[in-house]
Amino acid sequence: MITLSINGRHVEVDEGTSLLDAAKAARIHVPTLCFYPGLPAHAVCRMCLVEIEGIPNPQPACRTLAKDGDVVTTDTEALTAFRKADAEWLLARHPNDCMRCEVNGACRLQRLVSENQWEDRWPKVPDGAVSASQELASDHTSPSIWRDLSKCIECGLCAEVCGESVQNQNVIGFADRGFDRRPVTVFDAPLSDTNCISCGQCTLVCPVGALIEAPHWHEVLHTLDARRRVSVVQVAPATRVAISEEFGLKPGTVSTGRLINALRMLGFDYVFDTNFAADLTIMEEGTELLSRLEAGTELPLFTSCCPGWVNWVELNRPDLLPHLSTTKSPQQMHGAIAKRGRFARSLGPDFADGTVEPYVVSVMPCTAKKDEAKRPGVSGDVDHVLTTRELARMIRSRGIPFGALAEDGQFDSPLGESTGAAQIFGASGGVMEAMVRTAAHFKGVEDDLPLEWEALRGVREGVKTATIPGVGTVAVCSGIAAAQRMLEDEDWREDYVAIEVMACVGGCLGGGGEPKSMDPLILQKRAKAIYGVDATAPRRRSYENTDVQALYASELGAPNSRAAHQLLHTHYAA
Ligand code: HC1
Ligand code: SF4
Repeated sequence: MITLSINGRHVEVDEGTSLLDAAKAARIHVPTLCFYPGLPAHAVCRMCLVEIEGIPNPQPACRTLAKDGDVVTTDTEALTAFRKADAEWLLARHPNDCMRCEVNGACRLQRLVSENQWEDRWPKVPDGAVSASQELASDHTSPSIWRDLSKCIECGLCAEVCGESVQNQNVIGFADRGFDRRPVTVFDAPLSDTNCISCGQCTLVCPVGALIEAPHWHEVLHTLDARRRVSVVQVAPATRVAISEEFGLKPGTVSTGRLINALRMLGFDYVFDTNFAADLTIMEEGTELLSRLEAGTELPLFTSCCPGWVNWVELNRPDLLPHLSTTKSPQQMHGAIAKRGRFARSLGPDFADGTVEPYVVSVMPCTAKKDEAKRPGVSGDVDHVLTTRELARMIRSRGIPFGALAEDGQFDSPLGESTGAAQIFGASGGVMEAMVRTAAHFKGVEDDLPLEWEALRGVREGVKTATIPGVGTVAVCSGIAAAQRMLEDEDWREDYVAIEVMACVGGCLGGGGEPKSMDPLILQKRAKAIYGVDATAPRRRSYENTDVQALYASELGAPNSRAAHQLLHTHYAA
């Protein structure tokens, strides 16, 4: 341990602690813009400069390690004046459109300016000087991610997260120096012409509104307000454990009931559970795995419910496409059933003959789900996809007191029942664990196997494996970079019978559409909540879902039947 003084307070911290963390330990607030927990600190914003006795120039607290005996000051007049000037220069290059900005209320620059009452007092830098390629200052070409370089403060976090530090996609990097420095794509191409997989991790770390999810919530709100259409919403497993953070509830608070109540208050006619379709996915994908094992072809089977991963395969390794499960993701299964199944027909003759369709919205922790909903073959089954953050904006916009709502909301039937196996889809390893539970049943070895597979759990980046008696060895890749590393040699072809890949580290609970939490333990807290829901669920295996059983009995016959294939399977294209 080392001891130092910050603003006259003595602080004890471990060696190797940054001054920023040391200040935090002493509950002293040091402002930051470009710092993000878990990513390398580049100290470009200079907001966290502090003075250290004996060192002539102020030092960035995010990148300077605390030393024993340091005497640090964070709030001298000179530092305050510097931060103010720094912010004023940023504002000179920043549009004044907070009122309609998508990150209004969640923008770190806006918060800093508001807290300090800094002024926007310099003439605006002319537009042409903001980006050398003005036509790309605003890029709305991707169905999932919007860029607006006029709002960029050049913190570098997008390039960091898209690059080697996390996602290893390198779609965004920095060009030019000094005043012209800006984050660009390769050849300054629009995002839709790049290898962007739509994971949205860049939107999660962007401190301002320069990178956001393509917003759908305005249109959803207007459609609900008009009440001309029968509206249906489905909610993803990872959303219900993370949306609580948007409303000041403790991270890891499960808000399923509150969420259902809020969705009804927003005007949705039917509130359904994506988890119902996750159970159905397991029935189809589990059966697909067992058929492939029997036939000995196209093994290992890759899971396909993560659209970021599917995008990556299509863009980078089309040779792997035959390995992807043809089972649609739960989002798309749910949309197909809501639009064309028994539920839709029960809404009236116009719905039964297809003249009228219900309006289907999904709430997802994921930005790539927006482009998944537009894929050939499934497009139109889900009309709009909201991220967890967008739904929170809608709820706030309508003044719904989310935190004070009762936790008693119930999903509608019949597309609302689910098991614990479906809930764990939201965490890395959950799809595989859910599949193992049901595959073991199909193989008749269920009673000899545990229900929980600890080896497949955990939110850290990397590859997890487990050998399942009667099935084979399976692998789970937490994060797209882990999958890329695994695919570098050919061992995976022989080593595993099935591989789950989630493009975001930790799985959907770490998705690019989740709340922008800066708690370094946030993924663990969300995962704990997810596994808690499973542990207390009355049914924990997908085949036990009685609504799913009824669907097979009344409409689909058996898993992987012709009827099931028509409604629940898809294809991929290079
Ligand atoms: Fe996911 Fe899925 S688990 S992909 O991570 O298979 O987004 O939460 O909804 O579709 O169920 C996301 C989460 C989600 C689907 C399911
Ligand atoms: Fe990179 Fe993902 Fe952002 Fe695309 S969405 S630019 S792949 S971080």
